[in-house]
Amino acid sequence: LEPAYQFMVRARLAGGVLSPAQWLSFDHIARTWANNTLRITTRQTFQLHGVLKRNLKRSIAAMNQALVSTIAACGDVNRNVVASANPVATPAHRLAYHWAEQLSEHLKPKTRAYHEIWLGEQRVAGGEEESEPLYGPTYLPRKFKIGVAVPPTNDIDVFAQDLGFIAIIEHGQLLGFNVSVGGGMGATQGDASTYPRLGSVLGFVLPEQLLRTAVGVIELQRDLGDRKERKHARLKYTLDRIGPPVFKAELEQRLGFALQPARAYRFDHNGDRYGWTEGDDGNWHLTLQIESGRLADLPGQPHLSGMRAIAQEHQGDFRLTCNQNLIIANVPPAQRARIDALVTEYKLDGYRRLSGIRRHAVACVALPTCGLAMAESERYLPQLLPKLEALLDRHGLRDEPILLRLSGCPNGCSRPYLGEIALIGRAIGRYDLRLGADFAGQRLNRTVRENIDEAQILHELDALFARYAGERQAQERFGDFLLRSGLLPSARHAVDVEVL
Ligand code: SRM
Ligand code: SF4
Repeated sequence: LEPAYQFMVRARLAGGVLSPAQWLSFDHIARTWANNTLRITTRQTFQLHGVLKRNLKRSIAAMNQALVSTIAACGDVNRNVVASANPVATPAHRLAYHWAEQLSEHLKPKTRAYHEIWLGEQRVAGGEEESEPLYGPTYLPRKFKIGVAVPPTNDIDVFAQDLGFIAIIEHGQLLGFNVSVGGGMGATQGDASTYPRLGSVLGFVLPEQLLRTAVGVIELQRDLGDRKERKHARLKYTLDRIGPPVFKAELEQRLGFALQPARAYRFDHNGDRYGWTEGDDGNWHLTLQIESGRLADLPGQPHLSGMRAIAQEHQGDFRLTCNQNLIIANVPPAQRARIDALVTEYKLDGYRRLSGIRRHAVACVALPTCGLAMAESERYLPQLLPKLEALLDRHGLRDEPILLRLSGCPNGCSRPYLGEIALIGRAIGRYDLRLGADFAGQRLNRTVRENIDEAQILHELDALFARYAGERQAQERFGDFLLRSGLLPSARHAVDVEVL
């Protein structure tokens, strides 16, 4: 008798967009073959947990029937392409999403093996090498991640991507994209040769040069990336090994054109804007907060059922965000009241009552499903938040927006190195405390205390909140205050975005 092996299944959803019909398929799969939950990830897609081995094939087939794939959601290829989910839909935003979709399709592995294994397609003649023009027979040295951001919102954390495109929009027109390379969060505990890094902005390309640029960067990483030491196989290490100027020259030679100088851009935050916003076409978009992205039916919180009820009536689409939240998008004005009624009925209206820190809290999955977790994260967040809120209350800071990121290990799936406050798991109940990122995903934080427990974490933060409340300048964010006040240790690696 075979043990009841269970799996995690991750979908590929470029830009995090899905239709109500697709939502209902995910909901069905979650309730039929997974653990009755849907998990919105920090890369704008769904994960399903607890899928038994015997149900794996039908879960994946059901997704494909709903025109969603799981291909390249994992592995040493280009992963799910993320795009700004900003609901203030203008023509330029729609174009940015269009390019995210194009990137996703263009860079998808061409292999039919996926279809043969999971969808029962007949095997056809022809080697993988022939059919894989970009990735070749050995694929990439490591995973590869791309994101498209639309300033002033950096909700995708563009500088944490291996390859980030920053849309440059003037007078509503998309002129092109600044190109950032070499972002990445993952580090290995106790190995100083691994580190989080923010992308370096190499220059600017026109929209029609976008796909070629992405292919060029991927080819470069495919050919120059470290294939001996997997810990150093991400693009960020290739970039640091050869240096950004050499990387840029090599890239331009492969592309056959020069990158233009980077254009000016400004990000003002990397969070989501909760509540209703109106798009330029008169439709409305409602952003809901979903704690750690987990949609489940819990006592007094029937969120999974609520979203099913909404998907049964909604005529627009849904957008998942990189902060693990969700947008009920493109709601015609006449439907707003009905959506609001369902949101209230199913207790999805928590976004109306959030403290500043709760609005900006992200936690990775960690225990019990993640095999790499050293400490709790998603399950710890609901315990930690009220304790932090109590401290913030004491210092009159309840509504102050503060970015909190929790990860169960240094791999950094919640992009914790970009948290104004971050906890990174070291062991059960123990975390490294990192502080001092900015509010827009453009400065890394630093380790302030290592391997401390909750009492020590709260003690440290209490003292810093007191100083922040008493000494901050007008509009000064917590991370910026810590930096200005000299309360942070010096950084071991560069912490700011570099523009060439
Ligand atoms: Fe991640 C591995 C969950 C976004 C860096 N990540 C894992 C695995 C698959 C554990 C494993 O390999 O056995 C986790 C599955 C846990 C579970 O039980 O579901 C996992 N990562 C996640 C998700 C679900 C976190 C979340 O709470 O939302 C995110 C799924 C993204 C997606 O939809 O594709 C997720 N992971 C990220 C991000 C954030 C991002 O991409 O913007 C990062 C940091 C960015 C980066 O890649 O540098 C990230 N995950 C890692 C790493 C470290 C990679 C590195 O280069 O060091 C690992 C470990 C590995 O690859 O060996 C990892
Ligand atoms: Fe697992 Fe670590 Fe990623 Fe959290 S950060 S999901 S613990 S690999």
